[in-house]
Amino acid sequence: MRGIVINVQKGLYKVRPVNDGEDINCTLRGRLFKQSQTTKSMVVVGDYVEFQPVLGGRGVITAIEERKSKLVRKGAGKKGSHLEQVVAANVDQAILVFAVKNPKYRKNLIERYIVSAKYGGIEPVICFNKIDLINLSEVQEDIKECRKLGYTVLLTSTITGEGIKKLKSLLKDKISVFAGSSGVGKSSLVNAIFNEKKTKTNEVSTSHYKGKHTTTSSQVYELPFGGRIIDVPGMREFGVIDNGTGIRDAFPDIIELAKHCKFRDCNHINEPGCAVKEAIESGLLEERRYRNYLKLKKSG
Ligand SMILES: Nc1nc2c(ncn2[C@@H]2O[C@H](COP(=O)(O)OP(=O)(O)O)[C@@H](O)[C@H]2O)c(=O)[nH]1
Ligand SMILES: [Mg+2]
Ligand SMILES: [Zn+2]
Repeated sequence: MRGIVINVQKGLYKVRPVNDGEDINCTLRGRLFKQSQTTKSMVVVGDYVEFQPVLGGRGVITAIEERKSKLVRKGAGKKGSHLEQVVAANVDQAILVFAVKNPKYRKNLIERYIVSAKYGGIEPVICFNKIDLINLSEVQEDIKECRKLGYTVLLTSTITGEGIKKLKSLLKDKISVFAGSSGVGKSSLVNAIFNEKKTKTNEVSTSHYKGKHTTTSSQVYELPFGGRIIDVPGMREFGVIDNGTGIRDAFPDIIELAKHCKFRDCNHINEPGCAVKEAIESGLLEERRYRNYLKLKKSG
């Protein structure tokens, strides 16, 4: 039988059969279990698996399907090194939530989140929330830029209800995650979708929020109109992990410009005939975006 892992807890995998039926708690079959002892993130929420029911109402997972996409975060490795930690698999899209105000709107963060989503093979949807707090003209340019890069942009307010219908239609029949800094309104949006309280909302704290280390695992919510939301606790920020593919996909404009530099190994700093620098000077490329690109490239 085929199912999707909807919860992981201490070696127990809750699997929901794809063709109806009760959820079933599974363990891993011998060979897979052995592998899981040394392989990080071998089975995560969202993974499609083959399983067989066994006595006692349990099941065993006999195979894990290849992932179409993955949501990753930086896990701490030995001696402060960072390891890729997969927190969810087979996610179709990431609803990247940004508040246009309170907490402070940061454009660099949008690009940062896009890199992570792209790296994992997840389609980003840019959601500008709390639009009741500002005049739309303040973010009009940024919205245009996002659309020009091909992203779906949503304008929402959980206070006025604007954009919620469109958000629902985007979520329908897809597997989605919500990502964004603390206080931007992720839980409020999820509540608005369900028209009820599913998760707790928090007041925006004025002090800098240092995320506590949480061990709770990801949770899957079925949408009443079709589709699923994966709630990833502790996912306040994506720690950028990238092997270059995320950056490449998130900055197609810069990659394209760089092809026209005089020197193939141009660093775009002060080389002659640098197309990137020229684009910045002529106003074609925002200098802030270019600087953020360099920063993300370094941290990836
Ligand atoms: N003005 C306004 N406030 C909002 C909106 N959405 C959420 N909030 C408020 O922002 C705060 C943080 O929301 P929450 O959903 O807990 O954010 P989360 O940390 O991203 O899950 C709460 O006080 C919400 O009431 C919105 O669209 N407009
Ligand atoms: Mg929340
Ligand atoms: Zn150059």
